[in-house]
Amino acid sequence: MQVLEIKVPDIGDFSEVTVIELLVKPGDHVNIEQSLITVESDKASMEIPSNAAGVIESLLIKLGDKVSEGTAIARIQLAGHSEQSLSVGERAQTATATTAIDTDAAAKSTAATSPIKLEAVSTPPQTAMPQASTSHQADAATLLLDKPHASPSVRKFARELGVDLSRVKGSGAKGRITQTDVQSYVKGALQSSPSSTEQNGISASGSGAALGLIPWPKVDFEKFGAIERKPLSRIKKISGANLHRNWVMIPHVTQHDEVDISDLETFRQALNDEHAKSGIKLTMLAFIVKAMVQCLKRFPEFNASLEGDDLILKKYMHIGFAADTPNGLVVPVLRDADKKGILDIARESSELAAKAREGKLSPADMQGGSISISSLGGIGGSFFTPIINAPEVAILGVGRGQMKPQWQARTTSFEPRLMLPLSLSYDHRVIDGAAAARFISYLGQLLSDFRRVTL
Ligand code: CAO
Repeated sequence: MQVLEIKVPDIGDFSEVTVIELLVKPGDHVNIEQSLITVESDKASMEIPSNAAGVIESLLIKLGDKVSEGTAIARIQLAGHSEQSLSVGERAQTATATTAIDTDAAAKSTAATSPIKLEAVSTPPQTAMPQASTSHQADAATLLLDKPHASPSVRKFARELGVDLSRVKGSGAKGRITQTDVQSYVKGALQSSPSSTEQNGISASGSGAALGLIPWPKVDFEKFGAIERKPLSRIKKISGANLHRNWVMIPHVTQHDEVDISDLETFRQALNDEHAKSGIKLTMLAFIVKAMVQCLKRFPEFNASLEGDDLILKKYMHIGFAADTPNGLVVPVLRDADKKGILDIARESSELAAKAREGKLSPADMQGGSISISSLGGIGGSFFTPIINAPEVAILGVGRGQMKPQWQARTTSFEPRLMLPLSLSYDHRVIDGAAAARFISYLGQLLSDFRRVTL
């Protein structure tokens, strides 16, 4: 029986690469192009295949050894020293001898001509190279150098379980993902609610695994007392998933301020008295919408959306407002607020709020907003941190107006004034803190002296 020594072929620029995996052992039967070992440099891992079929007689290297082109890997007893196996082996060796010299080129030419499986150290499972590589796959390998770090056998294991390695946290050296990491990930996913549908890693309940977090606590609540299980409403599920995405994806900052609306409240009550018969009721919301329009005119970056590296600046002024309904939160949008007077804004917003409570809003009623207002003033509370309604870049939270002592320079005394708490959350990728402070100060000036809206 003929014995052949298998050597590391031309592996491009790589030399002194570490053996990180032995994929065969003495006595194993191997086929041509079956991987024998995995080696790893700081840039890529490669499986070195056999260029002959037969039985491994002995391994000539061990884990951790450094190998280069020409290092003997194993002795193999050739199975039926056939013309075909030798010629394939010879052809493979000839081909590998022509492989290129840098990682990129090595990947491309290797894929095209040699049986070496070259993978970026971090290639995720779905792009792990099959035996018959194509140049397209080799390109993918070279492009994926900063993805998860795992050995081919762990990638194979993950692939078999359908696990996306980019979601698994590696506990090995330099963050390398081990088989145990994959097993723990699967365990965590199974422990989370089976009904939670992940949407790009985010779901209404969410396993947390997608964000690299520990799983959601699983508690047997009945152990502590009586409970009732109530499914989330459709609106809650939809708005929950949206709020979760917005909270996670947008770097929020919330700027608070308190503004004196005493004079505006007097004006509002006078207008309400005047229009008592018309059936239109003016609440603070209509005045805030009107003042917001002025603010958007002065600070156009608040009437914008991020699209990749571009900021879309909107020339229209459609103002959304959160409405509390028996089924959950919805945000109808009041169109062209800049073209409407206070009374029209009040009438339309109360119509939209009624439609929202009856569950009759159409998707079109809730689209195309410039900025949103979340007014909890009718209910109570002061400052809070509203979540931006993507793809908008800011939202104004309004609390309940409260009488408070305010220092008056004019009379050099404290006077009781009606103070309105405002909370402006903004997307810090688009809006700087200084711009937000200017926006809320200007809004405060308008609400304190509503005549300024006409300027
Ligand atoms: N300070 C003090 N009183 C206020 C106020 C404020 N900031 N805002 C409203 N009020 C008063 C109103 O004047 C009205 O008083 P009267 O009954 O004496 O006339 C009362 O509170 C109820 O107002 P309203 O809530 O019916 O009307 P509105 O125009 O202020 O708000 C709407 C309409 C649809 C925004 C509101 O009904 C609503 O649903 N708010 C909840 C929004 C929400 O859930 N936000 C949270 C989103 S998640 O972050």
